[in-house]
Amino acid sequence: MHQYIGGQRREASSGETFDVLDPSTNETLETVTLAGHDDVDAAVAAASDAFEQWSRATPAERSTVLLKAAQLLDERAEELAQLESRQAGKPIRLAREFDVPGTVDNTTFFGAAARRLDGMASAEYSGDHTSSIRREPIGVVGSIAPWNYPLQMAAWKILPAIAAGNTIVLKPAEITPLTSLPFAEAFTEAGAPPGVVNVVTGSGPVAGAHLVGHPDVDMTSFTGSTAVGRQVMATAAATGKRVHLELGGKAPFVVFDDADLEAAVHGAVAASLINTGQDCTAATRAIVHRSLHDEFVRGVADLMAAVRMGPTADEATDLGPLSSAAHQTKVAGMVERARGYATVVTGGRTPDGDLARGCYYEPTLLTDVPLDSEIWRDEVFGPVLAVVAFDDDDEAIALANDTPFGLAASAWSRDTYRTARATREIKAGCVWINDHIPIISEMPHGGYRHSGFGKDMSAYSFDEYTNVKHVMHDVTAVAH
Ligand code: TXE
Repeated sequence: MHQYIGGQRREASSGETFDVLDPSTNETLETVTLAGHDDVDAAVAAASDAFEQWSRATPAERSTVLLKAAQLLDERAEELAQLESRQAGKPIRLAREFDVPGTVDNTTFFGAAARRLDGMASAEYSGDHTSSIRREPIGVVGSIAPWNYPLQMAAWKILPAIAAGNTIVLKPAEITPLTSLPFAEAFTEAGAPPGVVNVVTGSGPVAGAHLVGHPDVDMTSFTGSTAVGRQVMATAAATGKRVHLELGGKAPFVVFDDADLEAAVHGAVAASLINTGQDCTAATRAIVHRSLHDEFVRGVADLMAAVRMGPTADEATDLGPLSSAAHQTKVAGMVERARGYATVVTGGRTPDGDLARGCYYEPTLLTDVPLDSEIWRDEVFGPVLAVVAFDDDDEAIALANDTPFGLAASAWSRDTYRTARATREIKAGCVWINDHIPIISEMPHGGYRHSGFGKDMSAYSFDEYTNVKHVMHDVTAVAH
């Protein structure tokens, strides 16, 4: 499969390729073009050329393209779901019911939002002047996406950028480039000029780093690890461009003593195992009132043991493999080290039998976890939940905030004063009450502190992808 530059599928200028594996078997799924610096240069040139025309298109014209693309994607939903399921190791049901419809919905949302790029209509502050605000596209956006939700991440990066009149070069993660290519093509097919959306399929350190440092790229949007996010920010600073970062998370899941325990148990299992735990908002730190701790642990362990881990193509599968062998090694290593200081209540192994060929890892629950331990503090990004008990509300909030991350959190309680306090005091970009995980196109997604800054999705994302220009007219000028 070739990269997509200037409206065409193109080989790498070097002719090099790499293999994309199916993580449920570790067999080759597809051979893909390996982009180098020349390819990134060509994609940036195509995006620069397309900017003039696309930035001058009316909001209605851009909206028409996005809405048509949404229709094309919807017609190809099954094909996209199959490809996404295989490259990312997602149970087919998840790809069909979440990833693909979420992407189509996001495309439809930004199709509509493209017509609502509001600024301030007009205002008079000085007495002699009328002011107005223009929202202008920034230029060429260079975006880097991760491998956990390849299609949705391509959507989150591409849609607000082009809805606001920018053009884009996307570099998907090297292990999951397959769905971003047909996604990008849908916009050209729907009427966008060639070069508005480009996809270079290459490695992070070569194609990704070159894209971020490129002098003709005006903005970088990155979703990935905190470590690489810092490098991206340094490069963006050195080249004077705007940057938007969505990094890791370590979401707390706080269960107060008046919570609906059954709902909290189900919520904790669903929210810690979503996408095999490879979700930056996944529940990872359960902070549970001591009076409920043992029952909570028993309930979660029972439900985790009943989860159906299996082949991704099987409709009955709840839990697929991790995204790569390297990632499986990382997750297994963190749990192995935790055995030395915590209790593994259930899971903690790679399965035997047929599944041993793939990158599977059992749903894992840990208790007796020290607060300064690696498993409590660092992002695991696997199907692993750790539990800690608390005695009073102050302690619960302090534990929730005792992390450098701040992407998402949830609080479980029937008491509205308690939930209001949690909403106000937990430092995270999203706080769910009596739920954990749902996202919607209309609402922003983005973190505090080491989880990054700036928003994906919703009309708030236009703040990242536009410049605000103040226009001031001297209304007395005619009289001078
Ligand atoms: O991420 P990387 P990795 C976390 C999660 C995971 C860990 C490591 O904890 O275990 O990060 O994952 C591109 N210049 N998250 O190593 O390397 C890379 O090609 C420019 C959380 O895979 O950050 C890919 O496209 N780009 C996260 C993207 O960065 C570079 C989702 C992410 O890869 C680059 C993913 C460079 N020098 C991992 N080096 C989330 N927030 O959801 C790599 N890349």
